[in-house]
Amino acid sequence: MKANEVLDMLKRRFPNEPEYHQAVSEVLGTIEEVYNEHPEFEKSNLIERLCIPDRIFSFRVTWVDDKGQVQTNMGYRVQHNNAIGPYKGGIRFHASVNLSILKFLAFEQTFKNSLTTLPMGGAKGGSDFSPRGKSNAEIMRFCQAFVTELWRHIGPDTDVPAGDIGVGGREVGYMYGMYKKLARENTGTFTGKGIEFGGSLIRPEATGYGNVYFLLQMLKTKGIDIKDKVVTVSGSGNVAQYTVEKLITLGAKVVTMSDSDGYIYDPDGIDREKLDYIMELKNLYRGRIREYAEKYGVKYVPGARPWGEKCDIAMPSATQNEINGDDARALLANGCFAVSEGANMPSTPEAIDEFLKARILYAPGKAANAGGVSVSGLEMTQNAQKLSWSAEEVDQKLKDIMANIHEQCLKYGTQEDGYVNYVKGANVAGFMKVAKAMMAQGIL
Ligand code: NDP
Ligand code: 2IT
Repeated sequence: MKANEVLDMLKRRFPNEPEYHQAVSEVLGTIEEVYNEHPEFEKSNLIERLCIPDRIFSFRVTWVDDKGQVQTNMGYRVQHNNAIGPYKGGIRFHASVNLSILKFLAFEQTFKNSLTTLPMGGAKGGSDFSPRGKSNAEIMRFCQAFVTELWRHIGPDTDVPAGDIGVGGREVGYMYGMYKKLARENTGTFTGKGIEFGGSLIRPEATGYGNVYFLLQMLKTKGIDIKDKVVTVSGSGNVAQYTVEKLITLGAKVVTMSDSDGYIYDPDGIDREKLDYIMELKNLYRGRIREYAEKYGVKYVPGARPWGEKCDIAMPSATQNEINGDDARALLANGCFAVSEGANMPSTPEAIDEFLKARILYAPGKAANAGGVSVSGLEMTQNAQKLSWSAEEVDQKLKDIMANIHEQCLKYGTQEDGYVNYVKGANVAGFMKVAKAMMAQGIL
């Protein structure tokens, strides 16, 4: 089947999965050239095999809430591709979770993991369980119920889950605890664990730090210094917090953060002390970003995203499709010259077109946010060796990996006129490695 026919086939076979179609469409739109250079790919129907997940587990999760009521949610694990290593990817707990979203995420993860230089296949899982407003005890019971089903499908050399939206250190701890009880082994089948029980230093920071390291690489190609640049960040969870932390240490000025209710705009910039407040607010009290505006007397805009605020650099770090065409045009009109994606697929296809048309520095999530899963890969290595590395060691490896990913983007994405199309670069580099591995392993 030809690359352009595959998308039609997916739409026919899997209707009502728009996010999945969107992610596949973006990749297929950029790999056509290399695909056509390899007739053996088409002969073995490679694209179709690469776009459809290897397998999907779906299950009911039953748990009891604090009022004694029995609740059910859906749980899933999408094992997309393991051509280059064990399935690897996060778990998302959010009311919006469905198979379209998890299939897009698992598909993206396959290419992202390929870019990291580490041997990891792609997967994603999760549940439509919403952690919002749940007590700690409810979270624990839900995690235990979820893993009671999931544990049979995962293992240190099979499939290694981690965190994503709604799943951080606390949830990974509860899931790993239950996993160990059922599997009776201590081999680290989860990453993002606490450092006392096999977690890696720098894993919590890795996605945000890694995104800033990637941004620095992009800025270097233009001789631009990050110092004093105005940055808008969305989200206020794991990725956003450590993006802001690294930006602050480098002297950039972060003026926005958000959550699903709205965003805050702080014209003086979020400094270390204010970020500490946000971390406590979000990670300990599980509060709303609005409370920042109340505490520091700054603007809060309910029900909106921060892309209308003037900035040099935008770092979307909340969720998919959070920058649409209008948002992209607003960013560009305000002089934004770089967008580096902490979230997965935060820009719609129309927004991406705008960025590429304007020839700004635009890093897609599968390149820019790969630091998280990279340090997850390093956590797997440490677990296998039964030892742990220092923060400096892990941070240096993270920097090296992000620089390597940037190099791969330059290699495959530099156009004849010199503009670097990071979307094409990341997709082609990620694709070629998986494609070659699949070809070498036969028709499966
Ligand atoms: P968190 O749950 O820690 O934080 C998510 C943040 O985004 C919260 O502020 C949340 O607000 C907001 N948010 C979530 N969903 C929506 C929505 N539908 N609309 C508006 N705001 C929303 O998740 P992470 O920081 O881990 O993940 C953020 C993004 O980064 C995701 O796209 C994820 O896939 C991606 N990512 C995460 C990695 C990781 O290692 N954790 C690695 C690579 C990418 P609220 O609190 O109101 O829900
Ligand atoms: O989207 C992602 O890369 C993640 N949520 C992290 C996955 C992982 O296995 O660390």
